[in-house]
Amino acid sequence: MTTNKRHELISLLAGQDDHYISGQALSEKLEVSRTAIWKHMNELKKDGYQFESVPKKGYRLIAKPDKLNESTIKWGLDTDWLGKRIEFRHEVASTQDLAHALARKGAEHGTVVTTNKQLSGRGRMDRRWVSDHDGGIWMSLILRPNIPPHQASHMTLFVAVTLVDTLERVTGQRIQIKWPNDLFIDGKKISGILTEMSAELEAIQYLIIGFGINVNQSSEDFPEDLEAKSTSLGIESGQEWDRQAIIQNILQDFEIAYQLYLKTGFGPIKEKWLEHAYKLNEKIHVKTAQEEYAAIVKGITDDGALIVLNDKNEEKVIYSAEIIW
Ligand code: BT5
Repeated sequence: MTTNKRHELISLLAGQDDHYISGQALSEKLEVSRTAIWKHMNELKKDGYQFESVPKKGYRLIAKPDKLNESTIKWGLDTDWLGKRIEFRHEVASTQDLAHALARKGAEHGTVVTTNKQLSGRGRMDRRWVSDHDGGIWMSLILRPNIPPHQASHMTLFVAVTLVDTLERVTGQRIQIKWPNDLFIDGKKISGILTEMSAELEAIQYLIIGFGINVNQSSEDFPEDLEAKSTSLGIESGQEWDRQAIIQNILQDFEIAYQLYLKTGFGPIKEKWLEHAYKLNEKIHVKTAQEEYAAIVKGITDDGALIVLNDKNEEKVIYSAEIIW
């Protein structure tokens, strides 16, 4: 049986919830012999899967390995289109780069690319994203939305709001969004988002939504220069988290929120964003190529730019600048 068939076997069993599926049904669906099914269940047991077998009823999956891989992410994942295809690598340079390569070859809307470790994870403007540790969630989603390219700027804020919703619900932590793309707990960065697109003048060919979430790293796992500025869900909550469960919650919530965004637009996202905005009505310092000034954060525009009041009480809209928080 090929690895593909083995994934199919896990998907079939995983899709049954608590029901049993007979050896006969498995062999018919997968088009292999019952002996082959049995042999490959034995192989899967070596990977940490556990099956229950009841005479006359069949088989049931009762435990999965706690390692991340394509099948453990799929097992129990309740989505319609997001994550139907999961490209998992134990190690990869960057899920973002792999997602671009797959999208160029036509990978479908909703493809999920993820890994245990990135060797060259990257942030915006080619900044480094530290992710050579298997305690985090490093993921890129390929989307092919039917929206005009200028609306792509909504996506980073949309993803931020969606991740905040899921992570707050699952972990009970209070999370803030630092414009435009950082998630913070208690003033320390826990997650970063990177939205990239390939588009023509009128239409988006594809978007790659990348995000990294520090989950189970301890503070010693961060390089020295980041130790004081970064944190993980584990550090903040004092407990280890099941990355598979968090990933599934993220994908399920993301799918629902995405459909809603297409229907209702940016309004509700903006509202939620403001509820979680880091330093709203507080002082910051803005540096652009032309000027430098003290300012107060007031909100965001309908296209996701930051609104501030400068020291002369004039409203300024910031699309890109260095901000000293
Ligand atoms: C980001 O960039 O925050 C976007 C990060 C996106 C990472 C994901 S992981 C999956 C996908 N594959 C990739 O290769 N990338 C995406 P930016 O706003 O430019 O922030 C980068 C800055 O965050 C760095 O300069 C560091 O100061 C800080 N940083 C780097 N690694 C960090 C980490 N693990 N936790 C917290 N802060 C970090």
